[in-house]
Amino acid sequence: MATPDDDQPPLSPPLPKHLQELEMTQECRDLISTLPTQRGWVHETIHQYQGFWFETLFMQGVVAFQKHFQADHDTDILLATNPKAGTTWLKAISFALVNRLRYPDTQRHPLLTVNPHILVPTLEIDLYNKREVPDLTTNSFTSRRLFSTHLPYSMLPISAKNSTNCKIVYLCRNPKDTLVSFWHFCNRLRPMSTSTGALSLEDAFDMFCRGSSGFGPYWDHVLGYWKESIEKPEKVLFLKYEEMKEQPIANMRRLADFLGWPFSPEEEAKGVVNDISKLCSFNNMRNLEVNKSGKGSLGQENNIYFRRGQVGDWMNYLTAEMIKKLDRITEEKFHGTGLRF
Ligand code: PAP
Repeated sequence: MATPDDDQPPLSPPLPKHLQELEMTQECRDLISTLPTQRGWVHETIHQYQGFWFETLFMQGVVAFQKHFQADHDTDILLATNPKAGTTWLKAISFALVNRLRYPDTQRHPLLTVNPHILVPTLEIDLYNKREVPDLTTNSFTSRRLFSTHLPYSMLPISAKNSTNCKIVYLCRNPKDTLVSFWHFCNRLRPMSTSTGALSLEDAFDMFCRGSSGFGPYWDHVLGYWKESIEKPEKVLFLKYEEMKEQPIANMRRLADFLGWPFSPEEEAKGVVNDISKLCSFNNMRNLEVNKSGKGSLGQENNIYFRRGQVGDWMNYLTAEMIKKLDRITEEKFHGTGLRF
């Protein structure tokens, strides 16, 4: 049976905050009691809500985000991803792009000392999970509101969908690497000191294929944003992790153009786009002290977001049978959509 990476030790007791007794309103508990429930990846259970699956600890934040978020019509940027699609990387790049006038020197940049998840909080996890109506104006690092979400397009708050100037950037990653990355990640977060132990790759694979992975089904998540990006290209930009790895500079230019702030000839001449690419590269980010030894807002170690950062690591884990099955599902789900990996 495959086991998680040796170089990624499990968390040891005491349990991090996110796995301790969950504080939840009665309203949320009542809602959860009505939902289909299955075995969770990190916590014991996940729940199906509006067609997608959520770990118990995220339910309250999901509902509050949907209910209360108001897009700031002129400037908001929403980064959307399936978990493990490269969220941390997209956050770093977007933050650096949007704030490049404010922090022109990449040798003295907030990303060198602050983890991207603090600079760009995830709405339903970092903000709405803590307060029903959080203060969204207190991020002193960024000059433009910049948030992220794992919610599928269909579940986004109306104001985020309806406001034409609230830009959405979606980053997608091939399902096999997404699954393998998610499996490693969840095993780092699971309470290893309890009898639940590690999640086997076989079980993770089975749950992923059935669609019951956090914020999944994976394919429905991807297709929701893919369709919107085709219908409203000025509103939703669809990026692929694999293309970003292959051509980071070209994709950064695409992103800057989409956000309405292309690199000027002067910036190009100065090598600004290269500097940002280097700053946000996997090796650079992974070796920063804050990302090696720091902790996130939920008590998780920042180094769990920097494992291999490669395309095709699935080859080291999935069996031929698993590959065949996952490829077949992906082909069926994406058939006729124009989307392929
Ligand atoms: P999240 O959705 O929970 O925030 P996310 O950042 O999407 O997590 O997942 C981390 C993945 O992105 C890891 O992939 P792996 O498990 O296959 O290694 C991580 O290594 C990768 N990653 C993080 N930072 C970068 C980066 N700067 N460049 C490329 N890949 C990165």
